[in-house]
Amino acid sequence: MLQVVDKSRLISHSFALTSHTKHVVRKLSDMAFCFSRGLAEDKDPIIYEVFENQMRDLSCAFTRILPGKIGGEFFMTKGHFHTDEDASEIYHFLSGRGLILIQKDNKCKALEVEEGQTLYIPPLWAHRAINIGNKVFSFLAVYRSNVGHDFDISKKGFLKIAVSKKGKYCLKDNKG
Ligand code: PAN
Ligand code: ZN
Repeated sequence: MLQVVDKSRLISHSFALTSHTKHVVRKLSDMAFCFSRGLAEDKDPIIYEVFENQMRDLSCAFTRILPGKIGGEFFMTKGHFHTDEDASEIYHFLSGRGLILIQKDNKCKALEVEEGQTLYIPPLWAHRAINIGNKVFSFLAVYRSNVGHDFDISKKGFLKIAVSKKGKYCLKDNKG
């Protein structure tokens, strides 16, 4: 009998549990410097995790960002540039609501995304994913295996931060 299953569960279970070659768990203590407000936290929550499957020339990674905030700022990924200047990437969103920040030179753009949408990230644009909802925000990324990840921008910070305001999100300049 044909069984109807929730699409995001199917992908996340099969991908995360059977196919990954690398599993990264990022806790607050791994990336406290990414959040602009001080840490009054005595807990060390998981912010996000990534299951990566590195294949010959292409890789895909399943990211799930938990819902939550640190000092009003939404949980997010560290964010990075690809070191290969020709390397673009595709994100396909599987669950929840998110914001993708992309940044190049002095330009920082925020793209609101949700389940079912697909985004092309052009070469030379740094990218960070932010969970602005109250469920897990998850997506599948596809990129060339040799893109290279440069996380320097996560230390300097993106030009904008996403903070919670009256139950929604608002973008503010990152004053560092
Ligand atoms: C994604 C990201 C993943 C985690 O697979 O690597 O969402 O984000 P950080 O790498 O910034 O911690 C991707 O963009 N790969 O290229
Ligand atoms: Zn990337």
